[in-house]
Amino acid sequence: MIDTFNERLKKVSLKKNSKLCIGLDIDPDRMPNHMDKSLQGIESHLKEIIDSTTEICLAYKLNMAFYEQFGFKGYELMEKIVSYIDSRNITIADGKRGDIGNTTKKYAISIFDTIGFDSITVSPYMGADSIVPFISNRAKGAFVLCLTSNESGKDVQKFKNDNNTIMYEYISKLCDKLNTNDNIGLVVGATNPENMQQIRQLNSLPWLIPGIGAQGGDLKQSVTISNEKKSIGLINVSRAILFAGDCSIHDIVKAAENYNYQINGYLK
Ligand code: NUP
Repeated sequence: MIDTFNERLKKVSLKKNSKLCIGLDIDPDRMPNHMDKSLQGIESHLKEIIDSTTEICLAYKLNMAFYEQFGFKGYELMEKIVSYIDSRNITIADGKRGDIGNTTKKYAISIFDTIGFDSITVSPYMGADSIVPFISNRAKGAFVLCLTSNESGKDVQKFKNDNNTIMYEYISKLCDKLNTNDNIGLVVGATNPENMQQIRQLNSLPWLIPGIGAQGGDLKQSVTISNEKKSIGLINVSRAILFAGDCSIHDIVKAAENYNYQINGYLK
């Protein structure tokens, strides 16, 4: 039988000896002037990055906003990049989708079948309807926002009900209950090291961990806690790799190797 998404995550991680997820958040404003900032130039640059880092990382995460800012041409670029990665690495659509069930089904078709991503980030605010259509195919995964890396995330995610249950705890438990196809993960930001142990104790769902590098998250705690209970934590780094040094492939590869080395060092 075909692997579940969470089984595939572990297999690809073992094969590549990596828990690094490179965020391909393209941004011409951050590219030095000598680089070709046209969409064609960006496409060639991204393809070169992928060819040079495919063995260093486990996954690539494309935040859809960075592609959608260019309209249909950006959307086309995103589709091309996903098919270029092919099945060499796990692909994550960072779109934070979620709607009534009928609409979420269409998002699932768009993200998984039409574009071909392996997984998606999901906003659980509309409840199970916003998650379930993304997990009906066991080979495709959903990373549900649990405790995000941004400061204002706490306005909602640290809300406590009358029984003193915190919202992020509740979301984690809900996801564990829904995880009958072994294809749900949680988004847990690296800027929340003080809450990680508590979340990890609740279950062994995989984590996608953004917030390392530009947002100043805690790499050591993120790596060690997320990988407890035989689970897996994907460490996402976007700006600190994509715009490392002078944005040359050399500097980008060096940064990716360095993160991978540090992550693996914490796991020894
Ligand atoms: O909690 C989250 N924090 C976060 O930064 C959930 C996310 N999906 N992200 C995304 O991860 C963010 O939108 C961006 O695409 C990436 C982090 O980028 P960087 O800070 O490594 O450049």
